Amino acid sequence: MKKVGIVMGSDSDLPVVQKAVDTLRALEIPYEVHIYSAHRTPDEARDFAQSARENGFGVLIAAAGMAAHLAGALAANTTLPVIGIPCKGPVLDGMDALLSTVQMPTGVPVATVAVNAGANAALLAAQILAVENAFLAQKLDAKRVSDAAAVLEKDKNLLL
Ligand code: RP5
Repeated sequence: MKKVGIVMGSDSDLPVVQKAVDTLRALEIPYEVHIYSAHRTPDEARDFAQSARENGFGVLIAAAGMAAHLAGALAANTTLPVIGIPCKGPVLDGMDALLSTVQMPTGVPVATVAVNAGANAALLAAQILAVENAFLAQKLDAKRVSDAAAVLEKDKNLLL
């Protein structure tokens, strides 16, 4: 199976990235995690994106906060799908990172998930890989069934 490449702009993004890692692990999807910043280490971020396809990656996930250009910077250097996770920073509740990540110009798309939505980023990456992987698609179907069962269990036990 192709790997998922996860890049975060800073180790302060780790709590959000951990949710993506946990989700990929649960689905037994291979992954690699790096700290490369669009602003502080632009050369490493570019090199990672440019070599990602030949290095066995199928999807990239970029987590960054504030003026969050990481996902866009990766997307500028690969035609692999790039999923952006806007991370909530100390001000503006993540709206800064959300707009910086989602508002990409025509020709260089970034699939942006909700603020701090690490698990959804991993699930979207899994769904992309599952287009060509029936076994992974079955696991995703099974997860939807168990997620629904968990909601209905809560409904049954609701005491209000
Ligand atoms: C972004 O700036 C990072 O992705 C992080 O979310 C934010 C703050 O970085 P630190 O100052 O915590 O390293 O580039």
